[in-house]
Amino acid sequence: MLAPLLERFRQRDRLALARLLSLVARGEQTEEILAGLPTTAKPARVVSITGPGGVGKSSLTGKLIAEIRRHHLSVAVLACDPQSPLSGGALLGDRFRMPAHPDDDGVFIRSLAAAGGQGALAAHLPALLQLVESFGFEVILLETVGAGQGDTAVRALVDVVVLLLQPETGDELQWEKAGLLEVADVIALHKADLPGIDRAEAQVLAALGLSAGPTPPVLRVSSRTGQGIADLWQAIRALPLRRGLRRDADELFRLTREWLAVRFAAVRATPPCTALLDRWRTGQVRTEAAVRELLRLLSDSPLDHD
Ligand SMILES: Nc1nc2c(ncn2[C@@H]2O[C@H](COP(=O)(O)OP(=O)(O)O)[C@@H](O)[C@H]2O)c(=O)[nH]1
Ligand SMILES: [Mg+2]
Repeated sequence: MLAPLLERFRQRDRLALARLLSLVARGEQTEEILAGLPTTAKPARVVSITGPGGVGKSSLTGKLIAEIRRHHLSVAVLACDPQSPLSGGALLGDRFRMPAHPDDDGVFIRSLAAAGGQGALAAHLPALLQLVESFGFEVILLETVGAGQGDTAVRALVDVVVLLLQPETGDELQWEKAGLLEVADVIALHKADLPGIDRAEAQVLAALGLSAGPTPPVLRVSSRTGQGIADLWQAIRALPLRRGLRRDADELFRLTREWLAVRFAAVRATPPCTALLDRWRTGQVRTEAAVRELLRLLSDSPLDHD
């Protein structure tokens, strides 16, 4: 049942990708699906577009698609916005905001909703991203509603978090209260065509000035006029691929552990090592000093099993 679908996926059949995404979003056969995916040749740049409802995430995502295509990169969009579920009437609105590009092989757009709501969908997000990445898209845009510090979970899954803020009508800075600024790698002051933009920018810069550590770039952007869209993509591209870096670090730790295990097996029966173990067992050498000496013995042992 799954095998033909996975085969079509490997043939880059977009319908198969859509079907598999639906299965994974429902938590069905996830493990079998992931096991059947081809290995990813090149990691995608995964960008989350987040912010409060109505800030213009879908509109901006639509503009970013066009900008990314201008740079000849393929792009997939996963819209995890409860206000634009597949079955909901809001989808037509999103289709309008996010042109569907039916004739362009380099664009794939999918709205996702899970039976268990957004929480359930978040749990399936790693597998959903893996599916899209494995299909070979170069950029993945993830539209999610910013719900505050809870977004840290999403942050770990993506390379870049773009936070959208807009001129506020009242004095209440909802985004500040929700701790949204903390998750941002880039801040897009959206709807920059609106009159309140100067005040909004001053508020954001003031809030950032109070926070410790490096502050993210703040850009004025308007999906309505196109202002700042190209700059926003440049800012996104300039950031390192965080997931890639983490993967490398994990890989290095794994290799080091394996290396140490092999070395230890080779070294433990040698005279310097047995002497050290004896001195430690009888309390002649403290544990920390013994560990250091053991590490030295391990690193001095010949590199003959590489
Ligand atoms: N003035 C202005 N309105 C915008 C802009 N982008 C989107 N909107 C409007 O903001 C509303 C919400 O947009 P939408 O993309 O659905 O927001 P989302 O809920 O964050 O996905 C819609 O009525 C859009 O027409 C913009 O750049 N300027
Ligand atoms: Mg939306």
